[in-house]
Amino acid sequence: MTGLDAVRTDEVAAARADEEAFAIRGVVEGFYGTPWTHADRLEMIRFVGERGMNRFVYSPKDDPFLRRDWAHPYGAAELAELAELVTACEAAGVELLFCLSPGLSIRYSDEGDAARLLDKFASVAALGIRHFGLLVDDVPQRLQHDADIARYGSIAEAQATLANTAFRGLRDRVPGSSLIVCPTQYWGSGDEPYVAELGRLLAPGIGLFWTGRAICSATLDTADAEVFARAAGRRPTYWDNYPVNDVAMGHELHVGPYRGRAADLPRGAEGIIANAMERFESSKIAIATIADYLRAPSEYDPEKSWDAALRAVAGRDADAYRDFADNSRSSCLSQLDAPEVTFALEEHTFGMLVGDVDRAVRTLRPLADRLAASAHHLLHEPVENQRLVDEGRAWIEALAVGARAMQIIAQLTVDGRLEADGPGALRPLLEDLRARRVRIFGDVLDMTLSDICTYSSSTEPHRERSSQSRSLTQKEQQ
Ligand code: LOG
Repeated sequence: MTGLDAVRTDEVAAARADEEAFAIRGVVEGFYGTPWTHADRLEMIRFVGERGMNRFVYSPKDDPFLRRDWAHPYGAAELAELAELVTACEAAGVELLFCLSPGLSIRYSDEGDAARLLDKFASVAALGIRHFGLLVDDVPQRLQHDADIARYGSIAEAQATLANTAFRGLRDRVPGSSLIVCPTQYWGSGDEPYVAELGRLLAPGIGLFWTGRAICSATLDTADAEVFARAAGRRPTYWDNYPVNDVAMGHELHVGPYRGRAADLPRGAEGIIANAMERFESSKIAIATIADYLRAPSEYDPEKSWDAALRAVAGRDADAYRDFADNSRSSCLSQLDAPEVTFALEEHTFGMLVGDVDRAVRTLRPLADRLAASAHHLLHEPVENQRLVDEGRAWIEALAVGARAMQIIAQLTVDGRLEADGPGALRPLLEDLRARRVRIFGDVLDMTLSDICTYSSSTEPHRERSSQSRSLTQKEQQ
């Protein structure tokens, strides 16, 4: 290939990537929990800009100025910080999308409330913000105020009226502005009556967020996006709830790669905004992979992208952190929660059942030693990204306990003492792991430890309690 050919190939690849990429590619600070700091936001804007994303959506659920006290005007200090975010966005090639979530208390029928909403938007538009969001997710699904019930036939009508008023008001005051709405029903099949009514009543230029089939969707595909687009009269902008781990997901740390999003999704959707975790450094791993997918979906390779992301975020400790993260893949996206440990424990069980001790430990033993060493390194030695490790400390400590348990399984197996000594040695570790209330190793280690403790403790007089204990008994008799 000549130099010129190489350049052409690059150009073709770049052009194809452009053609297939999403128009809207970004991150939302949209979790429940302690909002990021101002410094975090500045850094995240740089981080996503460097990776080709073009939106930073500002809507932490627990910032009172955005939700609980949505009508409360900003003071000078808050406006100064927002102005800095705008400047950082300009430098990074990112647009700031500013959202308000008035739905907990707003009177949809009250012109005063609509005016307060618009005034608050206008107060930040004066800083150069052009993109706005009206979020009515996680608010009462029925009209609450008597005046609203008297005025509107449905909550969709009330919300569409408010959004249209805000949209027109913004267009008058802020040239080139955009508005996107997050509906109250924001997930499902996409053709729900509420979605259809909202879509019919909303002015055509207003965007709509949608999280897919579920709040945290395992997959996003073009056929579903088209169902939504037909019902709502506009293509969805996905509010993708990954890597967020708030509320009931708090026991999972979402540091695995992005997956399950169709290569041809740009045909069906305006874009994707990924909801991040409160844990800031840890979020960057998934976000880096999401940026890769969004840039060129058909070329996206989750594991390759993940390796690069781990190197970018964990630096020289990437290998040790990978050992941890590989066992912390549990999420709505994961297929295998802890692939390497799963294969090793499957092989161990098989080896035990066929009476092949070498086979039972050949993968497990070195893996357990490696995981123990990686956990030790992360917990007790200097690391490049200390904040990353601190955020994951509870999970990494559980990794250390699990690795220890696997080392004991391997040693007792070699010594031929797993059945006799396994329960006494391993039950405390199983209980310790469970008491930590963090999800690591998926189910597989818990299942293996439970099995060892159950079949061994039932030695007399109920040996036949589990199939595994039966097989071991047979093996012993040989
Ligand atoms: C919230 C979001 C939260 C996420 C995950 C949307 C549109 N809204 O169920 O702020 O972080 O789920 O818990 C949500 O997803 N509601």
